[in-house]
Amino acid sequence: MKRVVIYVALMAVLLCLSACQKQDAPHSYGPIPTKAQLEWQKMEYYMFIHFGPNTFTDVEWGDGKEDPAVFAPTGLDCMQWAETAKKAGMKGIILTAKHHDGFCLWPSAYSTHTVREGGWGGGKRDILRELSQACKKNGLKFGVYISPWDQNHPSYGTPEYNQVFAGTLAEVHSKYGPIFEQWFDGATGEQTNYFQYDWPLFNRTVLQYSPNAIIFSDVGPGCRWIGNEQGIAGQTNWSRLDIEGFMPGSKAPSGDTLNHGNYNGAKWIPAETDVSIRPGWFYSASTDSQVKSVEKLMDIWYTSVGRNSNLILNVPPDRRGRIHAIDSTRLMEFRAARQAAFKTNYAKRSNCVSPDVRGGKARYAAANIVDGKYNSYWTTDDDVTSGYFTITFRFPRTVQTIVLQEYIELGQRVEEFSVEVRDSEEAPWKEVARSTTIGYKRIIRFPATEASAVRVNILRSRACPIINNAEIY
Ligand code: FUL
Repeated sequence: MKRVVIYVALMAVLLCLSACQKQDAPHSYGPIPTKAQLEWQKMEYYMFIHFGPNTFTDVEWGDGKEDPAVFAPTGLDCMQWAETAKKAGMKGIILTAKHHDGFCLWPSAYSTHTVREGGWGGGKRDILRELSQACKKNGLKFGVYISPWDQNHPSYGTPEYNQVFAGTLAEVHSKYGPIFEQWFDGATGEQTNYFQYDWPLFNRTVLQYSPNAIIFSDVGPGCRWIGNEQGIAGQTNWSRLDIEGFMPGSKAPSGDTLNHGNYNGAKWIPAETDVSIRPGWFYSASTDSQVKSVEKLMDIWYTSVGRNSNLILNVPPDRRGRIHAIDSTRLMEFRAARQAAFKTNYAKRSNCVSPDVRGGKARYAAANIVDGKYNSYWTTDDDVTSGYFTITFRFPRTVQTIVLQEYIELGQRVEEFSVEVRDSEEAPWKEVARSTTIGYKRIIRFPATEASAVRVNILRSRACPIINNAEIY
């Protein structure tokens, strides 16, 4: 009996403690990510694969009239794609299951323009099956690009096509899941002048079979296009967007809006930056000498992942159905360059302090910023919307990069910040970087400089700032 009483009392104390802690944590500010969006954001980097008849006809946009027999890879190997993505440090692969020519890389019941009709592999192969399995084996997530614009389907341009397309989506999402992302591009044919896609139906269908899928389009709802195909997110990049009255394609918000998000956007719709490792989206032998350099890819890393956006890098397989050695070698060099740039984090477990700590509690102390844990953070009292923290190294270091993260579970807050360094306690602080938003992740490079301490000033925040990570290289 006595034991039970003690146990109950102990539980009551614990419950009260956790309730008190919850109570004093900041309330969320503005729209916040769903669990699925948060998981997706943490992926950061994945592969795009454009592959189909265009690979064999050497065009970017097929017209749907191509003979399906042109699609004839001589050594298709989805395991090679997945292993390459994995070794490149990517977390998933999104494949053009159907591009604008309407050709399906799986034997769809909704089309007569597919791998089945072409006769390749005896009409028996199914690339969605092969790739989804290869992804699973390599611990990668699998996603699909399925173009609503279809230049082959006889019902395209009539309201009936909406049902066909919803059927296509249901087929893919029920057979090849789990699918982490559904990619809807904005390109449309002339016919859309008198025919409207039923986007609510398409989105509903995807989510019915893949409730955790992130739906990409110009207006989300899962994530949004960054507004260009050069790999450049806005310096200022809010994960918020107003979508009322907008649609993917010609009725999308402007490229500039997509690039920066909306300051007061009603929905949490974070950015995804899509860019190809080659000039085109599809493989062409004519671009073998134009695969992006490591320097270019590094720049893209800083202007995408480093600007609060995920990066989807297109690596198009060749006519064998394999990633060309030039591209895979470049991917490995790119990975090595990132490993070198982010090798030793001088902030890790350095002394990190702030004069502004919420309620003066250790639970919100600046030390949380450098503890390597995602869920612990530094924050201030509710009425404090600026402040700073200082990271002091054990020894002076040459530094040139800072990584900052906001705890976006509670919303995106920071509007302006600066970074200062000094090389001794007596020396004056010297500003090395100043910028606007942080969001999930912000990476800034600055000229290499000697520092014994780094100070991050949150100059303006829309509510008390919540920073869960800082890294310095
Ligand atoms: C665009 C398409 O028109 C291109 O062919 C490519 O697929 C790109 C990723 O999206 O909307």
